[in-house]
Amino acid sequence: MANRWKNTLTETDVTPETVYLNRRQLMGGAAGIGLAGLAGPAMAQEDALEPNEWDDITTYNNFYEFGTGKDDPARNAHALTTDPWSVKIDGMVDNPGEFAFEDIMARMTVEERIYRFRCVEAWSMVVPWNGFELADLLNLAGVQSGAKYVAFETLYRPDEMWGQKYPVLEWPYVEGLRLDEAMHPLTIMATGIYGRDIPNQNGAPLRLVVPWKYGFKSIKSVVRITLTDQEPPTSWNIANGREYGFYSNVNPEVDHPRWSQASERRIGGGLFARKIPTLMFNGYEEEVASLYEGMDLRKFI
Ligand SMILES: Nc1nc2c(c(=O)[nH]1)N[C@H]1C(S)=C(S)[C@@H](COP(=O)(O)O)O[C@H]1N2
Ligand SMILES: [Mo]
Repeated sequence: MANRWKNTLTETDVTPETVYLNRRQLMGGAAGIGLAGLAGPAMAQEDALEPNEWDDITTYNNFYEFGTGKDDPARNAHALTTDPWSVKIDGMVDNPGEFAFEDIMARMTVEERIYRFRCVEAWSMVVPWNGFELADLLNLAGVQSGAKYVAFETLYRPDEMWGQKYPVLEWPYVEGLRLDEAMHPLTIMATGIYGRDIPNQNGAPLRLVVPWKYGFKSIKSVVRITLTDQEPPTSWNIANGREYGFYSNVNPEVDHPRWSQASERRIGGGLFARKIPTLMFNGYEEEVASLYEGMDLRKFI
């Protein structure tokens, strides 16, 4: 599938199978002939945004509704009923309503986007998402001229999401974007990974993905989208406003109060697991920097 966006390769460009084959060949070669001369191919794979393996993406998660351990969501999220599912779209829209997931999918064009994913905790992955542009859904709802922000809400169902019985965060999990961020073509609602339905632990049946922001902005299992003229509250800002702002753009030059954001640990890769430099706007600077022109990025964290 042709892709209009730099840094968003599709599986036709780099198939995971090809990459894994290359890696196996590389490791075989490394055992046989030593590492000399292999730096070239390894670097090329890095440039090509080699996707993480399915197992990494689906077993190392943050989804506090199912526990705070990285392996909790994969063990517990099967309890979540994702069918039936509907999304309420309300606030400053011409066509408010409660829309069944299937009806949304029937109207949306799903494509693959291979994005870097950078958690504020300084780990990262590369994920081959399937999803649709949030702008398409918002345009269907008919955004009214006074709207300036988009608020998102995760399902609240403590019977299935046992973590919601504990005050780790205020529930339900809420997030927000400025309208221009929400309408940006890089912003998607993900419904799949590697061409399969998105697993519960990754935010089934649909979750936001904003690749130039820290991972916590990418709210999972969304049940409500509200257009508003007020900056919406966000869960991590409510929990700790000194450390987590509304914008939360990936920025290697602005450290978290308790750790550096200059580099990140790329999950997976076994022998090749590594610390890599964090990129401005997570590598999407060319596409999104203009959204923040004239803003002091040290102030608007
Ligand atoms: N509802 C909800 N959404 C959430 C979270 C959460 O705890 N609850 N965690 C966030 C954080 S901190 C990260 S890093 C990403 C993790 O997404 P992944 O597990 O698919 O990698 O989801 C984000 N979305
Ligand atoms: Mo995160």
